[in-house]
Amino acid sequence: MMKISQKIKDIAQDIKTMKVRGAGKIASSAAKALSITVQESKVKSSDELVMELEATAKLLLKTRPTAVSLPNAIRYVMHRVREAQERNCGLEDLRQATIEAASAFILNSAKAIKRIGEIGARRIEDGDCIITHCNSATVTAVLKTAFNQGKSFKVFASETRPRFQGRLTAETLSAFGIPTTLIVDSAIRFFMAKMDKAVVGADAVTANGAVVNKIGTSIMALVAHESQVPFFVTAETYKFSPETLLGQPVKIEERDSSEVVPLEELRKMPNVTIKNPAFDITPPEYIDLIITERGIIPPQAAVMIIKEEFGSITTKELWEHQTYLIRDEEP
Ligand code: RUB
Repeated sequence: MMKISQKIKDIAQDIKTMKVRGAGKIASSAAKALSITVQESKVKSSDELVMELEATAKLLLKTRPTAVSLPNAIRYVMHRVREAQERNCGLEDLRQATIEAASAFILNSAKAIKRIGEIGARRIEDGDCIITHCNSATVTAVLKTAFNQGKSFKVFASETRPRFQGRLTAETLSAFGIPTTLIVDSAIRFFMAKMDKAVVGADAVTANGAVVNKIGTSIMALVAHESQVPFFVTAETYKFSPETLLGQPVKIEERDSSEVVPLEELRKMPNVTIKNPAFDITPPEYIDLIITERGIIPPQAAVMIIKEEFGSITTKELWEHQTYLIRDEEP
């Protein structure tokens, strides 16, 4: 059993408790944890270093199950670690390869978000009323870029119960000078007819073009469809799920009931059960466009992105993060 440092445990805990949240930030944080692992390591062989990296990966993969960016970030780094290992490079080179791979992932992620901002901003027009859900760095990038270009528009943010990430969105946008209205989630249909566009982020995009995002996203999409409001999704390509090509569904995280009703209040309702799924699935029929850093695609083209992005990954690597989890459950 490999010993895991307190620093790595803290990163995992921050992801689990949502101190670090949003699929993009979770992914970069995971890459950083792998980099820290090799920087702190005191092992004497490459094999042991890889074992330490696997232990960190295992821990990270257990934090939050839905954001596909997390296994994809780990896969990105570990793929390069294995390539270096196959070249029989020494311990120091392996350490360096890990640090470089993690930095490259983090840098590419920042570039992708910026690029999505630029591409997405082209879709925002003067006078637009735009509705969004939850809090997404890519959606924020689109809105900030459009605003910086001098476009004048309004944003409606749904508050996103139970963790109220919509308030974060409202706070960020208003600090930036963008006129923002905060609404309760159940008011989405009440306002939808007045909207010109809906834009949301993604935790995962599946091979058939469905989008997994914060609970309530699919209701917003359904209502947008009813009102003929275009529904856009912003997603870096590392949010596309290669596992879904193998027919593996994206796991929807079920969070603690105390996020909905505090424990002491729940005790007063002995026959009440709380369900708290954190994400839902929006089918491709309700999505007009997915804005990626590589351009805009219809949801039906998601499979092409997956094949291009992850085509070189072996089936073994594809299943690896699940293997980590299975191994961990063994007695
Ligand atoms: C966050 C959420 C965001 C996506 C995309 O959920 O659903 O819309 O992660 O965000 P949570 P980003 O708050 O539970 O992590 O574009 O920042 O990756």
